[in-house]
Amino acid sequence: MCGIFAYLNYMVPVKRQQILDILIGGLQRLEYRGYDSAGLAIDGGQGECQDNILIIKQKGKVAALQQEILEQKDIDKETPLLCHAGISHTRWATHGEPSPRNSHPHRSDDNNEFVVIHNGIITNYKDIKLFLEKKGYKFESESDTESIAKLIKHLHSCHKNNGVTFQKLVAETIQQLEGSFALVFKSTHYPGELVATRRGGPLLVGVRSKVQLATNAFPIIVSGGASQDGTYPDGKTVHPLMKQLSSDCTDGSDAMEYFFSSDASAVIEHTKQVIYLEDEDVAAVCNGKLNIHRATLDDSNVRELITVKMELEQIMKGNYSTFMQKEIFEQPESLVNTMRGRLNYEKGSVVLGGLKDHMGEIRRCRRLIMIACGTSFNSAVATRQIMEELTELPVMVELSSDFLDRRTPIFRDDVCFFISQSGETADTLMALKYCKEKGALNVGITNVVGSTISRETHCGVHVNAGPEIGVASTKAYTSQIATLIMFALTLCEDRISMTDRRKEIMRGLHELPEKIEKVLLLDERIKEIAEELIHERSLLVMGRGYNFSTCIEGALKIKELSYMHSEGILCGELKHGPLAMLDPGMKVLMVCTKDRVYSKVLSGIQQVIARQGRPIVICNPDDNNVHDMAYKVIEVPQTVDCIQAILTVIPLQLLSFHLATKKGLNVDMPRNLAKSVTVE
Ligand code: UD2
Ligand code: GLU
Ligand code: MG
Repeated sequence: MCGIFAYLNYMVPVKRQQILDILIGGLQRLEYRGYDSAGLAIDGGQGECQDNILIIKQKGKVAALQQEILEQKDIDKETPLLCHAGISHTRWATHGEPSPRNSHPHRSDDNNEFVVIHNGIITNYKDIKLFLEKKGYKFESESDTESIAKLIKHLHSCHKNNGVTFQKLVAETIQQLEGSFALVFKSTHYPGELVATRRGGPLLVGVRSKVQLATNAFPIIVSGGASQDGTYPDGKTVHPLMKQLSSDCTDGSDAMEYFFSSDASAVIEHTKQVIYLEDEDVAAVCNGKLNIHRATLDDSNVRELITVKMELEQIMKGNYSTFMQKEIFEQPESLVNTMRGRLNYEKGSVVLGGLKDHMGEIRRCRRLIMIACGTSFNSAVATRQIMEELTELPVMVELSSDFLDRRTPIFRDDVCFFISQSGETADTLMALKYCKEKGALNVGITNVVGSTISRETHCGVHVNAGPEIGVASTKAYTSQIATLIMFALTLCEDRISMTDRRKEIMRGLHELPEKIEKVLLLDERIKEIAEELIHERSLLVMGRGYNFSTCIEGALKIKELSYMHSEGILCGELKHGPLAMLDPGMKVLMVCTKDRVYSKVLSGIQQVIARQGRPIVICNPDDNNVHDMAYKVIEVPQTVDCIQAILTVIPLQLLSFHLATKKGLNVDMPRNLAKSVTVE
């Protein structure tokens, strides 16, 4: 999900240069979200002629797009345009590598009749593409979004010039789409008009006018209910704003400007008056009037125009103080995106598009090796057991640097997984080169499309967690785990004996987002615990089985953010050394959920208590055994054993965040660390 920004001026003379500046300014406001390319579309032509659409796109930063615009010498930047609609986009690739060709706006044809910008993923775009290719449409990119631009042109041609409205065309188009989206359309057939719609992605409209608007509530027009000018068939209900706008104004009071954006931060400098669109709303600006249409009414029959009082700084991070916090709280959503179009819970199927063609070879391998550094390594630890169980193959997990130091023997029938958020991690990349030489099949698990590891691996899966800005990885970690579990599920799909287990895991994944919401409610409680731990010299995090990954990942988070010593300890190892550290002053956190090793962890808790330790325990709700022994409990919902680590790690992400915040440290950029480690 990246950034959308569009600007429409009606009866307000604005030069193309100013329009370009407004669009670029909007994109710059969205830059903080991270993206890999940018693009925009405005009316081309000379003077006031607006009969074609000009698209400019570039890979990389908005500055690169700006440079590209500067180089376009034949744009008439000076003639003022009274009415104009421009759209712009920053992209975080999910389909097709970052490149000008794959960037947005996407277009319907060489004449740019319809152009569209899109945030999200269209999961059925292949079917749409196939259908349209049969009709003769030629596709020019790998992006899922291009199918939308071609589809709307096709639907337009089906109407054979019968005066169909732009809004209706968009409503028909989205009926055919599956997946998640926020969209803004522009067309040479509808000059000076914009249509925006959403399903699952945020989108708002900013409104600016010289005169006070007659209303703060925009009525929703149920399709078929009202004509384009806002009068209902009974002739009575006229949109108050429209009444005002359609009355003959000679003093320029019909002048209107609209800003569409995925994020209020881009709009706020222009206007504080915004309408937040809801899923399935189709908002159309035609003749300077904004109408909001829906196929069916939802709970409300108006959309309120609200005044945003927040300052820019505040809006940029939403309700969050840092990117890390925002990313922690994004996890219900990022996990949905990881599973979107892959896990079909109703059908009981999992398809990883990136591995489909290699499944035969993967099934025949003699072992699976997961190679990674830091948090990505911990995601391998988290999933090793379920991989072993479902694939019945030997599974090794390796730290990239140590793997290389050892010159680990690798064979042609090995399958090697390279896990990296950025896809640029130097040690992992070198391990990949090494395995390539040895002839293994190399699989990437990456978050950045077009990254080196994504390109250099034979195949792989993009985790689609969205851009991660905070240096300490959070949402990418949980998405890596979900991806690796989905991989294990695909590998055993033909095993009858595993049917029930597969179903159970799929249900667990399906229910995960709502359970994460529950864990996030613990934030206040964890803040209090952080208060208590802030002056400690050290924190030991103990557990075993699936939760061991939570211990090492939690300890890593605490170290990197709060600079406090922390160590993840396998409970099974307590007697072999760590117990010696325990005294009443040593702080201990334990993870004990109801799985196969539950009673063993309980006895670990007992051993800690026997040394006067006072453990804080992350456990499942209403666990009396734990309650009786623990000093404090943090209760997270129970789920399937192999998924539990996703829920138990979140309290530790929050704890490390609060520890660092209370110490006044820079959470997004801890000292001495970089987001992507591209040196050995
Ligand atoms: C992919 C494609 C999409 C389309 C779709 C078909 C991209 C980014 N996605 O979405 O364009 O063809 O499939 O349904 O183009 N890969 C690696 N290493 C990695 C990660 C991925 O080689 O670390 C490869 C993978 O084998 C595949 C491609 O990159 O060929 C895309 O992987 P994906 O996970 O994005 O696949 P999918 O099905 O979600
Ligand atoms: N799925 C689209 C693409 O890959 C949109 C990505 C975005 O939200 O930026 O082009
Ligand atoms: Mg590849």
